[in-house]
Amino acid sequence: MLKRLLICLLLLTSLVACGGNDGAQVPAPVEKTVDGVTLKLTAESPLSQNTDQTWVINVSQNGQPVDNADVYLDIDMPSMPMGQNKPLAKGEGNGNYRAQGIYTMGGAWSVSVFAEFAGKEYQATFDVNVPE
Ligand SMILES: [Cu+2]
Repeated sequence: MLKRLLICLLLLTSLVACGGNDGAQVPAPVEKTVDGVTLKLTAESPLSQNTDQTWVINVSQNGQPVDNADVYLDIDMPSMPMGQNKPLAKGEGNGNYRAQGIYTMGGAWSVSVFAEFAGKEYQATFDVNVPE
């Protein structure tokens, strides 16, 4: 029992020491509703700096999927300008749009989802803490 615990501790320590992505978790989905339009952001990649990230954005209006929107993300750090980082999302049907991008360093990021359709733009911003 104790031996097993020690092995677990050793494994944990080595993961941290390597700074590897092995312990990185895929964040839980987040969503916000603005003027009847719900923007849901689902990350598909473990949250990690300088690693390709894939997101699925779901757009719905009063519970109905919206498939004709222009959707993109704006990824930046509130504490410093990190340069333009605005991946476009590609529609996949059922209100889903897929985008790919990267966090270029660890720390506090904000991910804004933009969806434009029927002449209106909807925005939801989420805080993301990327492990260093
Ligand atoms: Cu930065």
